[in-house]
Amino acid sequence: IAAVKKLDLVDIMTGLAAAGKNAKDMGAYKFWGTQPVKKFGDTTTIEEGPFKMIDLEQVSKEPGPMVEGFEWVTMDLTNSAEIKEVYELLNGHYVEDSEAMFRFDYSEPFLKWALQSPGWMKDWHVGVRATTSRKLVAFISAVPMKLRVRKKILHASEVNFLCIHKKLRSKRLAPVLIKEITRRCYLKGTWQALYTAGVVLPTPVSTCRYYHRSLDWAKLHDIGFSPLPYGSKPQYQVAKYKLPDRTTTEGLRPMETRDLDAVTDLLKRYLDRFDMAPQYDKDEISHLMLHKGDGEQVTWTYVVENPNTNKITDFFSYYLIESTVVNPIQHTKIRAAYLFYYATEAAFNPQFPLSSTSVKKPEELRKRLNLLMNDALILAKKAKFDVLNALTLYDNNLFLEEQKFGGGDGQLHFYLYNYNANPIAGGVDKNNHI
Ligand code: MYA
Repeated sequence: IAAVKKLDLVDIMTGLAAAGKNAKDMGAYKFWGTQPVKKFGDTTTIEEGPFKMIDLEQVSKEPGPMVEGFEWVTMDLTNSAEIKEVYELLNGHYVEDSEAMFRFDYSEPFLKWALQSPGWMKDWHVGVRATTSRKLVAFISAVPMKLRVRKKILHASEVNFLCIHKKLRSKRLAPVLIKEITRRCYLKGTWQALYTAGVVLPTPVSTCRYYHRSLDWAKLHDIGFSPLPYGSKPQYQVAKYKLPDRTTTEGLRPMETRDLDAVTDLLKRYLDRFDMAPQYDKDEISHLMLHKGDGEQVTWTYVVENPNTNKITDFFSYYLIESTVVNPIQHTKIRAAYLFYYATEAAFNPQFPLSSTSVKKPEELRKRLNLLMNDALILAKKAKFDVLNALTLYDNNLFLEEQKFGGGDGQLHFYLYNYNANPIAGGVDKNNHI
């Protein structure tokens, strides 16, 4: 019984249970069944590593055939006209919720930021244009990343923004785009990729649930995002989510360039506690965390500087993605903050050694994170966000409930391409705390 229970738990944490319910049989994944990814139901613990070794000589130097009337292009995202084309494609056709009420509206500055991270390659910004009209009808992208899976460091790519115009859906174009980005990654000697999706594919390495913390409940209710709970009244909901005007953490201030070494070091040590995490150097942290003041702000980062020692003891960050309200009555956009990276010295508090094997609740860490996240909410509210979204990863389970986040319908599945890994539970660290 214990063995069955354990398996169930692993299934739930990794999306295999969701796969069982929502996904097609493996045989029905006509494309994914041919790819170097884990098959559903493959639950034996394996030695982790690539599914196959790639021989660069065998990798085609030319793109695969494109559907007649369309052609491959490499987008130049340093050109504002081309960024705008990608923006417009995504704005009209990118990810919607299951009821098609909201659609992501990634801004042009966001796309520049996400797609031109350190080491980015123009070749990995792939478009499809209609040959005659030159209209951009599909897109897929990758950026390089160093990903640690347990003890191994993968020089991988992160694939994102796969999008096909609504009129060209269900024509098997997605596999063609995925094969093309794979070819272009292989040509640069990149043999693995990380990608996330709301849909179930073979097979998530980890699965997280989305949580939402209302900052403007009345607006979220008006647009149909937040229902009125049974027995409640709008004014109770507004009161429930009210926040103080001032932050409380002593030494909290916006991050500056002079904090880069400290933040890079703190985040590295913090992420080392988890089985899967990116590895960022100082340049990457600078890009990800600091708003450079050229155009609309997409990323917000705050540090805590101990007033006595001047040491940076904590930081947190979030970024902005708006969503379009598909059938607007009053409001046309949701302004959502997404909790990004954070770290705190409280994770290393010697009183609660995380290296210990006992399943003891790290109270100091819980307290510290709640203090920080309450301040994050206050600052996000001041910056006119409507909601703060977070996933059940890292230490988030230590504060989601206390900070009045509510569980959403959405899940985010994490996938690895050409890397066979054992499941990684979302929301716990490798010592199984929480
Ligand atoms: S996730 C965001 C994806 N984008 C959207 O959801 C935007 C709105 N939707 C669309 O634009 C289309 O519906 C898309 C599918 C493009 C999603 N990831 O052409 P089709 C499989 C992977 O007839 P369409 C993100 O950006 C599906 O199971 N595969 O379908 C990360 C079926 O295969 P199979 C997906 O609806 C992307 C096949 O496609 C996804 O017209 C990571 C059907 O093709 C999905 N989200 O187009 C990509 N959705 O028969 C993988 C459906 O097997 C990267 N499918 O069931 C892999 C790493 C590559 C680099 C490797 C380097 C080493």
